[in-house]
Amino acid sequence: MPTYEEADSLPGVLQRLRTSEPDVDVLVVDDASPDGTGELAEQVAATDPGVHVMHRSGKAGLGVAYRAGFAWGLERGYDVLVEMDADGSHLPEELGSLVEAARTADLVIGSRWVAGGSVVNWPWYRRLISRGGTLYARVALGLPVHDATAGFRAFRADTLRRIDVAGVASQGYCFQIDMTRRVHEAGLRVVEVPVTFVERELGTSKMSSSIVREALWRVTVWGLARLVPGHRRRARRIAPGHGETPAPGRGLGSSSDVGREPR
Ligand SMILES: Nc1nc2c(ncn2[C@@H]2O[C@H](COP(=O)(O)OP(=O)(O)OP(=O)(O)O)[C@@H](O)[C@H]2O)c(=O)[nH]1
Ligand SMILES: [Mg+2]
Repeated sequence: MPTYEEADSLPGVLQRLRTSEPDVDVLVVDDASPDGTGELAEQVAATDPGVHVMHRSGKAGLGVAYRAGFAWGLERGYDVLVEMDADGSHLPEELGSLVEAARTADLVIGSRWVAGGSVVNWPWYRRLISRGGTLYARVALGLPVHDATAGFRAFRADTLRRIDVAGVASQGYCFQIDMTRRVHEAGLRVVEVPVTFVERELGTSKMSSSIVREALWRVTVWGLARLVPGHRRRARRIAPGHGETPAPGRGLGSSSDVGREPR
């Protein structure tokens, strides 16, 4: 759970999470938030052995925070690692459905834009950026998902090992697209489960135009690279241990795939 200035939201989210999923451990990755978010997380961790805190030296972006969090989880042998925002947008009560789906999927995306998913209290322009971003990623990168930028997602530990997560350079929300792309190109199984995304009620957004610009230029560069002959062979090489390339459509799924037999 990456945090930057979430002192108003974090305690409530942690409490809901520990109540609805008591067996799930939480790692808060705080970038030295000036509002004391890291200290608040420490207070919770002092009385709850299921809550852990990583303090980083300053605001370095989401990509760095996620990579550090994943490395921490992989070192400790967790089977499934989940990304989740601390601002209340990702409902702790829906975490269970993501973890459940990860029994049979390599990556589970908590999707706003599949049947049953929704967004509460978003203005039209946020919906447009989200849907437009996914549409662009779908077309430019051939990603057959409906929500490529969602930050509520569950990875099997083996998935993170196979896609070389330490080598992901994306900084902001582009991180989500980058991870989806890598999992897809490795021929792994992606499933979307519907979630309700609730716009934050407290604190301030860290969304910025530079974050949108990063996603635009990176997706454009990756999209152009796909047009170069031999791309598919190179993509497979970045996925160590990758076996047979799936037939079109295989290895990806929607919410309706959840519960099918594992590969
Ligand atoms: N550690 C760390 N966490 C961050 C950073 N930027 C954002 N976050 C956290 O990442 C999560 C998502 O960021 P938000 O600002 O909520 O972004 P958003 O959900 O797209 O925007 P809103 O709709 O305004 O909430 C939140 O838990 C933030 O506190 C960062 O640079 N470092
Ligand atoms: Mg948010």
